[in-house]
Amino acid sequence: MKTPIKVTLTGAAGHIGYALAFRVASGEIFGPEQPVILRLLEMPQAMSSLNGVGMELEDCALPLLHDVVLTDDPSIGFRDADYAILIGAKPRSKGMERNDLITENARIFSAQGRAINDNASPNVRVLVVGNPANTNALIAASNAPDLDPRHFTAMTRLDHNRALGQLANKTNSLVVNITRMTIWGNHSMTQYPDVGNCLINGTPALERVTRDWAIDHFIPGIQRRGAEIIQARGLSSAASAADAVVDHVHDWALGTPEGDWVSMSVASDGSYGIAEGVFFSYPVTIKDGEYEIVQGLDIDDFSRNRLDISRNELLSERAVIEELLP
Ligand code: NAX
Repeated sequence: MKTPIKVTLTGAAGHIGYALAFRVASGEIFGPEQPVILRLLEMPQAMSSLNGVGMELEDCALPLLHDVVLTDDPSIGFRDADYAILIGAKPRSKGMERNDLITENARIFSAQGRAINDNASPNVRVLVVGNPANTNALIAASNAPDLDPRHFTAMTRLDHNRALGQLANKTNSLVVNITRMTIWGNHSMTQYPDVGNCLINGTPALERVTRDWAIDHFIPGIQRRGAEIIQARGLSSAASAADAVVDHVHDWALGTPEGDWVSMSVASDGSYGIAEGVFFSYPVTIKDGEYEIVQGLDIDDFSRNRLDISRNELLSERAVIEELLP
């Protein structure tokens, strides 16, 4: 029997957490041979609801789930964690300015960065989902001085998967036959979904769709997809967000397929002219739990402009929380 992997989920009683916990516990991320221990962290006022999630997990009698810890104490929630998935965040309330939202979340994520630093496994891998995800990842990583900043990431996999779905739909092809999709930049309206390198059954996607379609429909469609879901459901994406977490962590742990890549927001090393340290979504390949940013892709003037817009937004977010960076 393998040693269980300890996975911490914050905001586990929320919509995404509820959709995700059962999938982690049933083995969808680490496979059917790998037991897991779930550590579910919530706010004190959500503990009753979290207890309900705990009861339902117990009622599933999942063979791979060896233990569940329910807590509102970060030092317990992050204890010995191998993976920490940070979903809980302060939502935007009526009348709240964007900068206030960034600052309030920066406070939460700086405290969580410190708690992860002090309590988690030294090799913990951290995925930030709660928005503004890229800047929250920056602040968490900056407050975890003993941990490798390369082990902190933010989620743009939902955008990546949305882009695969839209391209498959447009070209009447299967998502499994599409490779090399890329989301560049921030998980926000400035993100740049890029079909320029995509292959469909090994041939360039741009032989099947026009540049005009990409510019006028595809890019804005992916940028606005979250709002479109809210409009339709009256609630933000939850099942698809949980699904993207499963994909992100699965590929981080087990690697990307030969010849393909995925989109992940990672600390920039200066690749593609992005300021070092900023959490920027790049195409990455993954092997043995370590990602590499795909190098050498052609960036034309249109793409350069899109990358720069998103980089500038991330720099302005960083400026808002500068005083919380150690
Ligand atoms: P919910 O409001 O349903 O759930 C959030 C949960 O987090 C609540 O139960 C709350 O009590 C808890 N929480 C808040 N602060 C916490 C803290 N400091 N420690 C522990 N728990 C805390 O939101 P949900 O729909 O689950 O979305 C969660 C976050 O994901 C939001 O910030 C949302 O904007 C973000 N998203 C990010 C996506 C991405 O692709 N990166 C896509 C989906 C989603 O929009």
